[in-house]
Amino acid sequence: MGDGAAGFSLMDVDTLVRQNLPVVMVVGNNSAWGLEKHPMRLLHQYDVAADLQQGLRYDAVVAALGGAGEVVTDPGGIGPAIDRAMSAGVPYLVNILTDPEAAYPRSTTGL
Ligand SMILES: Cc1ncc(C[n+]2csc(CCOP(=O)(O)OP(=O)(O)O)c2C)c(N)n1
Ligand SMILES: [Mg+2]
Repeated sequence: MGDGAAGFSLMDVDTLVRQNLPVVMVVGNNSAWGLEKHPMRLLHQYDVAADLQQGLRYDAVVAALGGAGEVVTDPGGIGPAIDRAMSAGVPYLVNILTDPEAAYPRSTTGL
């Protein structure tokens, strides 16, 4: 999920913990609502109300709710982090920090 989606949904980890469901969550954390930010820039040459806190510790939120997690900043660290997540036995969030300036491609606008 994205970091924006994490903001919408992470309190549900409380349920995962109480129901003993060791779900693995992988967050692509670009400190933005990227799907809003970059099309705004494309269409209007500016963006507004699309930035989120940089480097926010969504993994620490999951830990506070009774799960666990970690931050990843290097691509080579993603695989080992997911391995740890898969064997953690508790809900686990891998918080991958990415470049806010990197716009992902989209085909729906035809642009
Ligand atoms: C409940 C709800 N509100 C608003 C939207 C509109 N919306 C679609 S994508 C998006 C931003 C998502 O940001 P993030 O999860 O960080 O993903 P990113 O595009 O940055 O990878 C929003 C607000 C939505 N899909 N659902
Ligand atoms: Mg995002």
